[in-house]
Order: sequence, then C-alpha cells, then structure tokens
Amino acid sequence: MSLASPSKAGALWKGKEKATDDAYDDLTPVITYRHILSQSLGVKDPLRVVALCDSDAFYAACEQVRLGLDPNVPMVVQQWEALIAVNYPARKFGISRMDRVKDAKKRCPELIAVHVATYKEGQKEPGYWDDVDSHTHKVSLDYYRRESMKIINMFKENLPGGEIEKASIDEAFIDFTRPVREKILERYPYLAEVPHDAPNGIDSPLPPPPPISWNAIGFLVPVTPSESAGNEGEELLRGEDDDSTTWHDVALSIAAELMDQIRKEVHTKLGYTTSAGISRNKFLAKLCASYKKPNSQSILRNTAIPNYLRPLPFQKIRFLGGKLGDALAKEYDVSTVGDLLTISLEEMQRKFGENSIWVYELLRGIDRSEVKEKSAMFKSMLASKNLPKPITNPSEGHHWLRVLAAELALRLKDSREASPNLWPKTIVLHARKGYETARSKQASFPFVRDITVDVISAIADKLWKEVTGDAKSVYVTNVQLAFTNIEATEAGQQSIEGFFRSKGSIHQILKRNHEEGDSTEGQSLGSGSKPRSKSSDPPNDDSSVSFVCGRCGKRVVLPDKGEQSDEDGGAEARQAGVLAVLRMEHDDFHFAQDLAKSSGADISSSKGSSPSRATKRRKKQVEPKGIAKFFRKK
Ligand code: TTP
Ligand code: CA
Ligand code: CA
Repeated sequence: MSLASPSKAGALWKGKEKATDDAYDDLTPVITYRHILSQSLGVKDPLRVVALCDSDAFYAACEQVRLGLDPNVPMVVQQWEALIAVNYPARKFGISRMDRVKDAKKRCPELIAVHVATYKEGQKEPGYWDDVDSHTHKVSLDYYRRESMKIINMFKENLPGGEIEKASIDEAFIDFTRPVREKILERYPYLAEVPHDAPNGIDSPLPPPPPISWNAIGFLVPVTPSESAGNEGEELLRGEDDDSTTWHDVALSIAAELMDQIRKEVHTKLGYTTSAGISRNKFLAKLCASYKKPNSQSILRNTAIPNYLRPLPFQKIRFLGGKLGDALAKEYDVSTVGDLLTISLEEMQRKFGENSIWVYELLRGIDRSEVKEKSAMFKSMLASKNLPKPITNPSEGHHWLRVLAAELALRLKDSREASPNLWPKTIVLHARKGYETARSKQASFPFVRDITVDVISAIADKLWKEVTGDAKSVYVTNVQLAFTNIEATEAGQQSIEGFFRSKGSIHQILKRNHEEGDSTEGQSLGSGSKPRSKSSDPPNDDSSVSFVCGRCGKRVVLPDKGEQSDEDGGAEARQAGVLAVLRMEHDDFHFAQDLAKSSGADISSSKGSSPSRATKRRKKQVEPKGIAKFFRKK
C-alpha cells in the first residue's frame, strides 16, 4: 500500500522538522470480512463514504429557474446595491460577490441583475417589487429555502436508507456507507462468505479489489500533485496508481456513481447544477467539494489525502479560521497543515486543552462527526431586520414588526407542509441598539388555529411596548422576532381538532370560570421560568383531568370527561392532549386580558391630552384584530 513516497512529500514540506511517517497511518486500514459484513460500525467503519453536495451559484440559479432564463446568460442576484450571488457565466467577466451592481454592469453591460424578493408591509407574501428600498422592505429568502427543500427531498427519494444532513441553504452531507456496502455485496457476492481457509476467519483481509474505472464518475484529487496540474495534468492522473487500489476506493467509486445519478436527476428535474466532494468523512468531503466547480464532482481517495492536506494553509480550514487558528499560527510560527504535524498530541493538549485532540486528528484526515439528519422539527424560527434608518420613535416599530410577522407566518406555513403539527410555544422580540446586547421580551404563543400576520403582529406590538416602556424616544438598529420552542402538538392534531368539533367554544367554558388576571405575560430572556410553566398542578389532585392556574389560582377542569370516547384506545393520550390545549387556552385568556388592558392603558395613560396619531393607529390595528382573532375562533 503506497502512501505518497517520503521524497515526493518532502517537496511540499515546509515545516521546521520532518513529520513522522506514520502521521497518516489511519488512512490505510486492513479491510476484513468483518468490516464488509457488519451493519453498524459507525464513524470507525473503514468503508465509510461521505459526500457533500453544494448547489452552484445557488440564489442566481434559483432566479434563473424561476424566470426561465438561459443558464448561459451572465446573471446576478442583488440585495439593495450589493451582489449576493453571481452565476458562472458572469464570473467569466471577473464579476464577484464583492462588486456593486453598478460596477458589475460596467464589466458586463448585458448582465441581468435580479433583486432578491422582499417583504413589503401590507403584503402577506414576499414579492418582486419595482420600488425595493432597504428603508421599508425586508429581504426574503423563502423561495430559496423552498427550492433547497426540493433538492434535499430529491436526495432523499433517490437514496432510501442513506443518511442526509442539510448543512446550509444550498448544501447537504450524504452518508453513502450503507447503500454502498449493499452494492458491493451485490456486485461481489463472493465477499458475503468467509472462505473456509481464511487464516483469521471473519477477521481475515478481503481478497484484492477489482480494478476501478474512474473515468466519467468525477475528478480524482491527484495523489501526487504536479506543478503543471492544470486540467490536462489531472486528466492524465485519472486511473493512476492502480496497484494501490483498495476496497475503500471501490466504495468511493460506487458512491460517486450514485452521487452522479442523483446530481443528474436534480439537474434534469429541478434545473440546478451542483458540485460534490466524496471522501471518507464530512471534513474531507466538504474540503474537496470545491476542488472543481461548477457541475462536477471530486473524489478524494485515502491515498491522496496526505498531499492534499499538507500544503493547505490551516487557517483556511473552517474550524481553524478563528482564534484557535491564530493561536496555533502564533505559537509555532507556521501556516500549513504539514507544519502542524510535528506537534505531538501531548504538546497540543498541554497548550490548547484536552479537546485539541480533535484538531490533531483533523490535520490527519480524521473526522468522527456523524452525518445526522437534524430533527424535522425546527426548534426556532427567526426573522431579523437590520435597520438602515434606526427607529427613534417607538411608534415606528409597528411597521417592522408587521413585516417580520409576515415572514414568520409564511415560514411556519411552509414548515407545516412537511410537519402539520408544528406549534410555536413562545414568541420572542429582540431590539438592539448598535452592538449593545439586545433587549428582549417573550410571551407564550396563543393556541390559535390560523397563525396569521395579524395574530403575530398583535403580540409583537405588545412585546414592543414592554421593551420600549414609556420611552418617548428610542434608538433601535436591529429588530428580531422569533418563534422558539417549536414543537409538534403532543397528542396530535387529530385529537385537538376532534375536541374542538365536539366541545364547541372552549373560550366560553373558560370565560365562565374566570376572573381577570393581572400580571404581565412577557418576560425578559433569561429571567427563569417561561410563562407557560407558571400553571402547575398541586400534588394529590387528579392532574390528568385538571390543572391549577399559577396566575389566577383557579382549578381548570377538563369539561365533560365522561364524553371522551375511547374508540381507538388512545383516550389517555387524547385526554392529555386536550388538557394541554386547555392550559394553552387558559394562558391565552390571560394573555388576551393583558392585551386588552394594555391597549386601553395606552389611551388612558396619555395624561389627558388627545392620543397621538401613532397610538390611535396602534389601537385601531391591535385591539379589534388581535383580540378578536383569539376569541372569534369558534
Ligand atoms: P455559496 O454556496 O457560498 O455560493 P454560491 O452557491 O453562490 O456559489 P458556488 O457555486 O461557489 O457555491 O452560497 C450559497 C448562497 O448563499 C449564495 O448563492 C448566496 C448566499 N450567500 C450570501 O447571501 N452571502 C454570502 O456571503 C455567501 C457566501 C452566500
Ligand atoms: Ca453553492
Ligand atoms: Ca454553500
């Protein structure tokens, strides 16, 4: 098994001392029958294959698909006057993300510039307007998010059983280990039986692998990069070193075939070209994904890893770009990965802590992180706006809160298409002045069926009032609205809907049992318990059918317990679900009371003078719409 020979590696070696030859030992494991026959070796699997697939000039491609433009036409996406995406034909003119639209057009007069969609107050959905202005509009990435989901879903459809992890808006990791192992056993069925004369039984090495034809399945990162490595140079390197072919290379080549098919499918069906990197782990897959772009895939074999990593400036590596990279560079006065290979693990851990074993391994091409699909449930959803013109009068907040509310409403609606039971339990408002820490307020989010812009912005307005207090003037440069604690309703939407159908107006039941609450629902972030947890059951009571409200002290009992049917045997779960709904509804009752009060107080606290125009406007928008929304339902 030949790693790059020491003399070749030496040519690239810039370090002070020579690295030990076994720095990359881990790259040449002996692959045995146990390895090919085991199902779950996890990140230590010597046949592990991971890909990172990234869309080319993604936002530009999205707009090109939406508008049906010729992909060969130079095109950019702009946000205000800046470029955020540049397609490959435009890159040929030397246009980059750094340029302003005006300068890009100088370089290429026929350049098509599309402005990213924006939210505009009064519009439920983002759109492409003629009068975009950062002073009144907010950028919307919703369309790109949706296209991104389409691509991810196509990955999933084409790779049942393969683990897929969305890594950013336009890229995903794919773990090919499992599907590739199946293919290997299918193609080379003789591997499924340990030969009778195998010296170590199942721990015997596999027979030599078949030759691989790398042509047409991607670019191989060369084992020995040459000075002249242009396109032709690399063509020549394809298929080299056949004597060093391993079963892991077979695995890589099968993953490359699968990746190629998926990428072609995405291109023909959705119109997006992508670029992929295929290697033994996430770190290396990501690193080599940009080896050749656009519309191509690159394969980094184990044997090519040392010479690929050694000359890399380590501060270019994502995790080493920050303080740690700076510290390493300063401590040892070095710049490349190869330079750092001379530092022993003990030394590194002494200077940079126990956890630096992770850096030590990364430099050696080892990355044990898993490809793991993030939960389909989003934990939070944030809409944020940097204000080109700071808000100075508190009354100016409403415009932006409505715009942010529109974004949250749409994003929740989109997410509910995939998971209909998603429910935001908390809403948080952050208002920031310059670089100071944001002031925040949060509240329970009411259980209303239609989470509309009106509902969200009414609550946002209330939180805004809490944040700004009685201040006559403020200075806010960034405002954010977030849903947090997004969960799927516990007992499922069905039982809740069923409950509503059979019980009619829960609000009426609650109202009957109720007196006014008086505390404020919003709390500062980090102030401890969340509003909803204020309702708690005392011990020794039947908490399965009732709860005691922490605000008003009332016991709220599940109405007509006996009527809950038990057709499907899920009565208990359904009951718990209904009780949970009841709690939320009860909290919402207090919330609505607070809202009504605060809107009223708005007028009465204006000290005899006639209410300001802003107050009038807010009253008009908050009171009828906000509260009515919560209580008019059913
Ligand atoms: P990238 O994948 O970094 O870039 P890209 O897809 O435009 O081009 P490439 O072919 O080189 O991958 O980012 C994906 C999208 O994210 C990009 O289309 C626009 C957006 N983006 C920004 O808005 N600002 C940024 O600074 C970067 C890096 C990306
Ligand atoms: Ca990209
Ligand atoms: Ca990307």
